[in-house]
Amino acid sequence: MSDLVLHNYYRSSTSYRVRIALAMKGLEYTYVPHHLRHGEHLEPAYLAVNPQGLVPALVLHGGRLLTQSLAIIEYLDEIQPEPPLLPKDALGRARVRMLAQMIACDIHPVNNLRVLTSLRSLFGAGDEDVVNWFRHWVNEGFQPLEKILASSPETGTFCHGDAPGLADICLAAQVANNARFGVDMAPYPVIARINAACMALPAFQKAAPQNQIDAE
Ligand SMILES: N[C@@H](CCC(=O)N[C@@H](CS)C(=O)NCC(=O)O)C(=O)O
Repeated sequence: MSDLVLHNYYRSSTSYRVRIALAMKGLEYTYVPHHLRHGEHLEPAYLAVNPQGLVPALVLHGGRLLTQSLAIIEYLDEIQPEPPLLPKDALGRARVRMLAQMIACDIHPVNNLRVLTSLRSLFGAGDEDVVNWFRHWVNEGFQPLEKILASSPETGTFCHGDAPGLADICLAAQVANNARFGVDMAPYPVIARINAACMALPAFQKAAPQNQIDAE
């Protein structure tokens, strides 16, 4: 058994982010699945691990807990610096965090499962409403993201230069989620190009939802 234990779910994009980082760093871990659709993340046994009742959660050597995918990824980057997931310069690091947070803070939270479930239970939303909601908030976030990536000299093969990092991890995980909701990627050629570059890499493939032990 590995020293690192990752509580996650194959289809969770925030879990996917952490799996990509672990794979890029070559870190082994024990995979503990929690089926979100079955509510396993809200059972007492898991709430005892992570009181927030969200995945991912990473339990470290000695039982210390880390939640929040971006905090986990930055921790992994510090304990295992190669390959780096953030640029060496302060402005570069700020730009990569900016791009990552455009997805992680401004798109993902409003499209989380518990939000979509609340749309149904509180407002009577149906399947079509939920899909439209999801697409709306992705488009709200992807339009400016596409503009920034397309117009910035720092954009390369990946979001920042020619090596993948934190922003690419968030981008690829979000694009994978989008596919489930039929988001049209035609308006986002730069995002689609970067995603294709990410998905050509073994770490992104290894971490992909369909390659996890709990994939359905
Ligand atoms: N900000 C957190 C978000 C974690 C999160 O919301 N995870 C989702 C899966 S992608 C979840 O557990 N959702 C359960 C729910 O909505 O009930 C992070 O980046 O780790």
